Amino acid sequence: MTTLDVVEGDITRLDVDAIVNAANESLLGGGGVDGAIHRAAGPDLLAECRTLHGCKTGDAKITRGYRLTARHVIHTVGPVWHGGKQGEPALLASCYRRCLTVAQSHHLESIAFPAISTGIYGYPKQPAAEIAVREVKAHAGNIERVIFCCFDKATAELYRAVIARSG
Ligand code: AR6
Repeated sequence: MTTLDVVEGDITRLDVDAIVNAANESLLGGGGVDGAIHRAAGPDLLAECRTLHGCKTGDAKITRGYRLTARHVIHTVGPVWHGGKQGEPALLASCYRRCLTVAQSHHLESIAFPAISTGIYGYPKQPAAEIAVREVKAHAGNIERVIFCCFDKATAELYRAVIARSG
């Protein structure tokens, strides 16, 4: 049985087997949570990312965590929001599923997700949280703990409400 937790704060501080990075297809860094993760992990993370040759939207790739407390980083690429009719919900769902699959194939027990696509990529927070919770509940498998790491209080409250409604 997987425990779902909502934590408010900076994902780079979490002590988990893997934190998820909301990256772009280059995997070579950016702003938002991606920038924060690269700053906290140090330059060896970028060096490993260069060996991965990018990542398609909806897919995920794993690296080590370097200077992070987290042992690994699972880099995923969420969709840019174009109004919702260009496959964005399916691509966002795929991000969560692929991260969970990669985590399980590495026998990881704990993973923390940011709210993928809801910053620079513009995905509305409510439907994004509903997809995140639905996919994690359906596909967490034998992962012991999944954390939704929310950067602000409003997002944390949104996730708590979505989880409560999901039963
Ligand atoms: N810890 C937890 N959550 C955070 C942190 C943090 N340190 N920093 C931001 N967030 P974003 P995206 C939240 O923009 O929308 C990058 O340039 C933030 O409040 O980081 O998927 C990449 O390289 C928001 O709720 O990612 C891509 O080009 C969520 O994390 C692009 O941005 C995601 O916001 C990806 O955009």
